[in-house]
Amino acid sequence: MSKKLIDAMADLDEDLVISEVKTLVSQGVPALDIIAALQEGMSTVGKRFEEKEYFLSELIMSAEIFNEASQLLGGVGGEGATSKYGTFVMGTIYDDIHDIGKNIVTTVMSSNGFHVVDLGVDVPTAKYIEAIKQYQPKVIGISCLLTTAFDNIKECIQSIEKAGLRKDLKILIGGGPVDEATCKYVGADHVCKNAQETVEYSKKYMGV
Ligand code: B12
Repeated sequence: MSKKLIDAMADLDEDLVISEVKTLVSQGVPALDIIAALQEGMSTVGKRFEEKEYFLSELIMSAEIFNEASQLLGGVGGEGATSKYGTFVMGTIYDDIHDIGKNIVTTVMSSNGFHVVDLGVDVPTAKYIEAIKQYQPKVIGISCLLTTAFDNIKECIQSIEKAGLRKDLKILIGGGPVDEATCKYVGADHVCKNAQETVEYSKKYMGV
């Protein structure tokens, strides 16, 4: 993984991030490896924010740099197949507006042949339920970057269950602070740390 890119992202050095991404792309480094380096840099941005070295303006800037860099990557990590497999419904849980990771996962799922329904950010439970009824997906994803929104995921999953829609449905969760303990707490089926894991799990579960 490019340490230069990780550090440039962490230091919010926009010019260096862009030139390093261009160099890595020209060297044939896979888009998902480049994203992993950018993601690691973003973790450092998060740590610096926690330690009050960075403030909200730096978080906003980090998102802009990340989005600019990922535009250089084109269709990430797939062969551009369209809807060979089943439907994957995805959204960021209500009260949370982080969408960079969600967008990477939806792009990678889509370019790996899944039909993706992206519900956006700050998604209320009713919208997940409506989408499950409408599209009857076998797998749905809930993204969450805020520990304060874990209870919202839990409520959402319980409501999906109460509506009788959990049978034959796998619920994946993901996002920076989400781990196995969160998965257990909110009652999800599985946690994925990145987009590739999401593709692999979904393929396996959908019998692809
Ligand atoms: C960029 C950023 C922002 C941007 C977001 C812009 C955007 N359009 O998304 C802005 C500036 C808006 C923002 C706002 C806030 N943020 Co913020 N933010 C970040 C930061 C630095 C990076 C997040 C990111 O994009 N990472 C890169 C992506 C690629 O990684 P990822 O999201 O983890 O996604 C990958 C995997 O997790 C996985 N994945 C993700 N989702 C899913 C879903 C499924 C189903 C699956 C299978 C996989 C999967 O695949 C992705 C690709 O590999 C994080 C720090 C961090 N460590 O994450 C803080 C962080 C998440 N933010 C934080 C905070 C506190 C806030 C604010 C409350 C700040 C404030 N005071 O206002 C607000 C909240 C706004 C809200 N209501 O949502 C805290 C949360 C702390 C906590 N304990 O909950 C963090 C952790 C920073 C910190 N260390 O303090 N933020």
